[in-house]
Amino acid sequence: MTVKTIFPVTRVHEPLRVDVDVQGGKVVDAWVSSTLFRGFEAMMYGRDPRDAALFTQRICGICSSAHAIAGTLAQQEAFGVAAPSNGQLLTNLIFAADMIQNHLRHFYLLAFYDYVMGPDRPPFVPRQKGDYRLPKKVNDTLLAHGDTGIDMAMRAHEMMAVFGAKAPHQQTILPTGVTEMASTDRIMAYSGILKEITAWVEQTMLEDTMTIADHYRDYYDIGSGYGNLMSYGIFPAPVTGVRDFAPGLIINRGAVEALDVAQIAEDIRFSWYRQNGDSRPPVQGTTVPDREKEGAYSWVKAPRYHGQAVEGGPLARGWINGDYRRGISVMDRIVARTRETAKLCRLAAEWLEQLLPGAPTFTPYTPKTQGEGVGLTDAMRGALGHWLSVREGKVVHYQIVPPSTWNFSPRDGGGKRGPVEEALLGTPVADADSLIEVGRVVRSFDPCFSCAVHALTLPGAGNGRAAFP
Ligand code: NFE
Ligand code: MG
Repeated sequence: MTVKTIFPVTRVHEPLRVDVDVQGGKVVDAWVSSTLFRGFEAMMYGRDPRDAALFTQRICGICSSAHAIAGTLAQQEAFGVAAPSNGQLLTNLIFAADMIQNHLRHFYLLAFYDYVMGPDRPPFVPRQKGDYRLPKKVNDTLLAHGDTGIDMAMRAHEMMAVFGAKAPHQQTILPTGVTEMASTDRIMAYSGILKEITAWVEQTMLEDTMTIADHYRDYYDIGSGYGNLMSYGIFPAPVTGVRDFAPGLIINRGAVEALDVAQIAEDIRFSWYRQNGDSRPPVQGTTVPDREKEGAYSWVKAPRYHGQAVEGGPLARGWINGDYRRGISVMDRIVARTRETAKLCRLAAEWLEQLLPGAPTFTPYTPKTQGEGVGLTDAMRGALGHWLSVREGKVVHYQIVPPSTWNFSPRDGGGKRGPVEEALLGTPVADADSLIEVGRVVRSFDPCFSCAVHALTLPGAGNGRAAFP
């Protein structure tokens, strides 16, 4: 066994370690691990459930609105309330802006320099050795676009702040809707930025993506993995609740099946946690850290759907909704993400049209003091769930299972690898001291370990202690 390690993996959100066994120029086994422990589930215990949306979105600065929405959906179920039309549309608009922001930033910053040779200056040098294949002229054009692409991601954050007050961590999404008004001047402000970003995505980003894809065509055959794809769906329509991106499941490249949330359980056999039994559904899950645990190698738990390790993200949504079905690979993930960015721009324009200026954007309610709720939505990277129980007006149970937990899970008790571990198998390696190919596979999933672990509890840190019953 010749195990090579990348730690930390750069151009991802938060600490990621990848170990690969390279034999005969190929990856034959892989282990992915997060070395960061956080503690957001523990933080929620004993609090007023209405803190959930604002607290949990601090898990992450790149997908914050997703946690606000999952936390809000869980509360809405527990309280038996729903959003009025304008409230749902504004929620969708804030979330779409954040997703567009994420996808622009991922393409033009995080994945981009796997394929485009950066300029000869820090932080682009020293650069990872490898097969940068773009002819100089093409490379120069893309480099110039890289700077504008980052500006566009910033503009998308500004677009989110039009109805969300600030970015990251918008301030306005709460159970039953949004506290900002759908005023004509704000609709105009959002619309102006949306037009600018839409033009960039349609005229430049799609072409830049295909330029990279054309020069790296072998990456359509690298990083495939299990072929298991899952989405909870996103963007409920007002009144009907039907989601613009439908929920669904694909196992081993088969047909799209309906999802049954009862099939979801989190396994901790190889994660630094302890509880009675290795596998539990989130409604019974716990978050008790144990850094000394024998055999464990990650702070990420291992969620499974009916025992299967499943992948989420724009490619999964593309397959499930029929928007993108070319294949499952590194390059398919990248192309599907860019295509989805264009779709998000179109949907946002439709929701803006449906807003009724001046109509209510939320409904006053009295929270129930007891109840259960599950908030399921896709986030940028895949399926995100928040499981909430309330007793006597306080949170007594909070479990979060984000997309990077699914994608970057370690092995489970049955020894089954997580989706990214599996996707790494067979990856060709030209230089075992560079591993640029491994970085390309890993980054195609847009990793985020702020989200994946989300679990800091210090001795005596007040509410956090309630998580160690
Ligand atoms: Ni920190 Fe997140 C998304 C969530 S990933 S980015 O998308 O939830 O686990
Ligand atoms: Mg969790």
